[in-house]
Amino acid sequence: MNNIPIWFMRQAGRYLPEYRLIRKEKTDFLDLCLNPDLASVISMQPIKRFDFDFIILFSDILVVPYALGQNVKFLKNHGPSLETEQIDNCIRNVDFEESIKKIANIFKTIKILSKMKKEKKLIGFCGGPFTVLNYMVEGGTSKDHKKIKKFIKYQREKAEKLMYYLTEFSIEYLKQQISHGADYIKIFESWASLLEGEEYENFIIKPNRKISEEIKKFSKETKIIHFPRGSKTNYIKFIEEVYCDVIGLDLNFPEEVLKISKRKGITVQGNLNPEDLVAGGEKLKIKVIEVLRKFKHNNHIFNLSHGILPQTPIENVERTIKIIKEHEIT
Ligand code: 1CP
Repeated sequence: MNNIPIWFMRQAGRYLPEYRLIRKEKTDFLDLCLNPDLASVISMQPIKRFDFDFIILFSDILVVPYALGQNVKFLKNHGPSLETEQIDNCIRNVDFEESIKKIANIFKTIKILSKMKKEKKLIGFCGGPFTVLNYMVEGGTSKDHKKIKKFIKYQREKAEKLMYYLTEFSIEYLKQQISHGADYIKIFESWASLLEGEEYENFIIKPNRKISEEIKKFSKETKIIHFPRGSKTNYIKFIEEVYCDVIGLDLNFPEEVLKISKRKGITVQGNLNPEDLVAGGEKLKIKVIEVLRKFKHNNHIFNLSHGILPQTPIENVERTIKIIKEHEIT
């Protein structure tokens, strides 16, 4: 038996029939994120079913562009859609107080969850500034990310201005989440993979460092999880230069990260491949144990390397949890 804490990215979502049931009624995803009664019920669904150790707020990283004045829609079977011609609104009309008000219902959800959480830890979150900028400029999910790459090369001044506002607003947004009861905050820098060198420094390291600094100044007790997904060898630079309590790891990080994390007292979080969770079978057990062994010398929170897939069988989640709990760490 062991008691490694466990939660899964996107643990509330389409693989759960009880989520699909609510979603069938509420076709507007953003409305759902801004509905405290339903969002709190959805956040608790995976806890009720699997007794995970962490509750993550049910919301989305794209509430931030919405708050700043860009229309955001979630289209059925298509993903998010943002109106790129409205980007200038987010610089021209910035009034953080008004923007925070537009998403204030999220703080109500956090308040409800903080009353229900008991011994569980509650995670609030936002997108990393560059990841949010990526969606704002691309207008949604992108395969080649051509627009964002061009944007930061050829419209540097505007890109920097937007990054400044996104960073400052994210700090304000996270502070409010903490004030309403979040124990942990996670910054999803899901598109860190797109940048290298000077661009990684200015668009990933600096804004994430600023967020960490301001959050620690605001609340020492709050734990910060960073997830600069796809950073590859830059994972080393990231944990050396950005304050992290927890580092989220994908499938492709350098070994050295484990040594550095241990030295710095950083907890590592990860990294079962969501595809292995879908596939199940004997391979799933092998892979789960492989993850446990890989991190056995570190403080470890068991998680996936990316979000749980909608086609994941519930019984594979149950079995994974059982394997983790029954595994003897030697
Ligand atoms: O149809 C539906 O029901 C909507 C599917 C869905 C869900 C369940 C979306 C649309 N977002 C979410 C919830 C969500 N998103 C959470 C809730 C808490 C949890 O259970 O984990 C969180 C933390 C997110 C974060 C998020 N949204 C990220 C960062 C994490 C990651 O996956 O890298 C990103 C990139 C998004 C954008 C987003 N939201 C939804 C979609 C389809 C997308 C686009 C993803 C892409 O570009 O591929």
